[in-house]
Amino acid sequence: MSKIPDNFGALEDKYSEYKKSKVAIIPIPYEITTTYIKGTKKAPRAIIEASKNMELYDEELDRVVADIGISTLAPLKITKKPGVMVSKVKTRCLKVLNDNKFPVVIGGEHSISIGSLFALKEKYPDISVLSLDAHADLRGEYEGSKYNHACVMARIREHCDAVQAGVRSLSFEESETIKENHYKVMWAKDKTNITGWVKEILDNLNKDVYITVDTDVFDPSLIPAVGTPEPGGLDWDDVLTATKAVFKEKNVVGFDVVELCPDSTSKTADFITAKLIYKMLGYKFFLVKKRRN
Ligand SMILES: [Mn+2]
Repeated sequence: MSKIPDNFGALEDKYSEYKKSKVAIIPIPYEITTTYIKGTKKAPRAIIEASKNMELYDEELDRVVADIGISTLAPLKITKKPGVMVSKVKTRCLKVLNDNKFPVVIGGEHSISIGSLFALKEKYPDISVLSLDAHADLRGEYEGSKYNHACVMARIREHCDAVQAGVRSLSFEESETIKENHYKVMWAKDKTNITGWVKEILDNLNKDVYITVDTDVFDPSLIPAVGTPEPGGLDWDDVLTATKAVFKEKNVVGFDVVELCPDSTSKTADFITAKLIYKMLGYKFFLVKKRRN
């Protein structure tokens, strides 16, 4: 019996060799500053394991998305303080960008997004960020570090414009920060009008976009396995509708999926996260290029 390939999608060499692949999956099992439930460092491995059980055919797009070539890099293991981590993540992402691959970072805690954004900002100076996250993450610093995972959007907004969608948990001070700076926030509670909600996201992003998905943006009934769960979240269709529109209308130049905190018994959240990554790759590479019949 042949061994199942140990990569995202369990792809044979032909579809996962780095040189031939359009996509590089960058696993970063980094976890230093999480504050509540620990375990997001196990997420990259759990997502890759779950991805081996996905169907590679996407019925919505009528394509085998893996045909683009999806290469899974060795995990970037960093045990250092966040400042060091950010520069190491940036270096890894820049290498992937210079090799003309589309970067997909899988965390690990949310602070890694700062490193990948810094890499993309060098290539795309006008980049803007779509953050899908239950939390505002706008604290100036938290527990003595400005790179704490609770500060990621504060750091990102120092470097580019952003839209924060799905938010439903923040401090009074963060709410003041949003008002004072006129930050664009699409609250989870307003998603009942999904068409208008998505249009407002699009209207507030530049052409080049980086998407960061904190898996706690989903309702915990769908993804309970996160470090800081919050009720009232987005469902599967909400997230697909929003991301699909952004891939269609903008130039998405990379994305990350962070903060999953795998459960030791239920693999559902791991699988949903793996499938989300695969759906987003399908949207990136096949939305415009419709299959000809
Ligand atoms: Mn969050």
